[in-house]
Amino acid sequence: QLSDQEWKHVLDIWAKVESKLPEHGHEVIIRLLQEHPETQERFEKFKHMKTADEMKSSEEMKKHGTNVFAALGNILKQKGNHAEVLKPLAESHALKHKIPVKYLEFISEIIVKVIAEKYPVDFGADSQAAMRKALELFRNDMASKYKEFGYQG
Ligand code: CLN
Repeated sequence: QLSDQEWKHVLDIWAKVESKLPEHGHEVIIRLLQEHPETQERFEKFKHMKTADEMKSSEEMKKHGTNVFAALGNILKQKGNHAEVLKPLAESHALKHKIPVKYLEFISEIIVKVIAEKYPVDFGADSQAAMRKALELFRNDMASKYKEFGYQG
């Protein structure tokens, strides 16, 4: 679990992210698919895309990035009491999309990297550490839900 101070770090930086939520969400998805091409195969609607430019001009990918970041923001704002909001997400990612926990690690790293590039002043070492911890908590709880759904992840 995170301390009150750590949650404050997480939610303060997230408030900045929200000022450009669709753009940042879109960028994270593009970077994920570029850096970890195996993740692209999981997306029926994106797996045909060949270049980063094609991804950048895709309104559909931007919409997806927005949905992912809106869902993540909603989870972070629960400050760890996220069982209820996590459940449908764990269910779809385990049973429908079949997303290994490893891929959740990939996206977590990229989220931290992209926020650090966009907000170098506001996202210092303590905030980065707090965000890493929050994302780790999210992943651990996803992983235990996965097991409840019978997916080893
Ligand atoms: Fe995801 C769909 C949130 C990481 C692969 N994802 C969705 C939806 C989200 C969502 C909301 C729509 C509703 C639903 O199906 O459920 N995803 C998240 C959040 C994270 C996340 C939050 C982590 C921060 N998702 C991932 C990855 C994984 C993946 C680990 C592969 C690379 S990143 N997600 C999917 C796929 C869909 C999806 C394949 C279905 C997309 C579609 O066809 O509409």
